[in-house]
Amino acid sequence: MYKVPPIPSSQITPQSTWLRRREVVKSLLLAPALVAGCARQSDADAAPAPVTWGRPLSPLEPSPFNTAEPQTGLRDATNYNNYYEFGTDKSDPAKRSGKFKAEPWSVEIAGHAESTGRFTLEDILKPHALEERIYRLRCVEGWSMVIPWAGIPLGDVLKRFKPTASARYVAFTTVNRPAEMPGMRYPVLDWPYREGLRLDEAMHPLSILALGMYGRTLPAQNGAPLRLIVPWKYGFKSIKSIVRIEFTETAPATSWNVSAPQEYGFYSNVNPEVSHPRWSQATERRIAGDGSSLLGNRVRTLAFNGYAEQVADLYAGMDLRRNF
Ligand SMILES: Nc1nc2c(c(=O)[nH]1)N[C@H]1C(S)=C(S)[C@@H](COP(=O)(O)O)O[C@H]1N2
Ligand SMILES: [Mo]
Repeated sequence: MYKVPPIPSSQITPQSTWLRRREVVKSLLLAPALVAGCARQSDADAAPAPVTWGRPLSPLEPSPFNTAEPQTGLRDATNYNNYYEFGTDKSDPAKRSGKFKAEPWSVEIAGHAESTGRFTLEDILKPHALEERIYRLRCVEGWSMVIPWAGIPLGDVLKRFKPTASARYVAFTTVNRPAEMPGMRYPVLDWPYREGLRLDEAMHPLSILALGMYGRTLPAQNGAPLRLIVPWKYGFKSIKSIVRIEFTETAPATSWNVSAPQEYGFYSNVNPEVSHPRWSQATERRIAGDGSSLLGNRVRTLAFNGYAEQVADLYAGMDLRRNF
């Protein structure tokens, strides 16, 4: 077991120098080192990879939603991953994503909105300021991390495409590139990976499109160049490497729900009172903080992953056992 202390993003990001937003976009897009840096680990048990991944992101505006809990070490957060397109072992995404190209990147906007079509990542990001969001991430497998993301409120991005009155849900799709994603040759899921939210969930200020973590652009294994983060839901809702966003009238099909509907519902809000058929959700292994390793410290799981105060209203009147 290894452990590398977290790098406070204050050390990476000079908070005193607030660059113009245009500079932020530029630094995101000039990212040739993005994949190359983190992809060269060919050996699972090699010494810790040097921190050469990504490009520094600044400025990052602090968020009132940030948790002050001990953060997960960068090395754990980038070497213990779920990204089945690269394989199902936790170490596969870091080891097997070397061919993945996160740039250039574009996203197709479709469905019930006034403005649809294909947009470059640069065009999508241009008007937005990047914020730091230090969130808990709770996987349905019973482990959790505390990760400092860099991102943009999803709602601010979605509003620019002017969803119409018929838009009630938002569907997201991950890039479909079997040649760069060796795990896709196995039919573990109905590829490409798909996820969805109700529109009001997507518009909630806690939902973000993340472009970076620990003050730098995302490595491939964490969903470069942009992924969803919905911190009150199980981690599988936070879909990686998004290439398509569609506004829909009815609830979209989602990969995990399609593969095992009894196990994974559409909502998938973190709920310690509703067990998964194969494991309890009452506690979690927190991979973060002093003295922890990948074994983690056992902590109690909180309703909505600790974000009940912010999001419980979204589900007023709903039976959260039926709508799991
Ligand atoms: N496209 C895609 N997105 C995905 C996954 C995946 O396999 N493919 N795994 C999900 C799961 S189960 C979790 S817990 C989180 C893990 O995010 P992390 O590796 O950045 O911690 O990503 C989610 N997003
Ligand atoms: Mo997960």
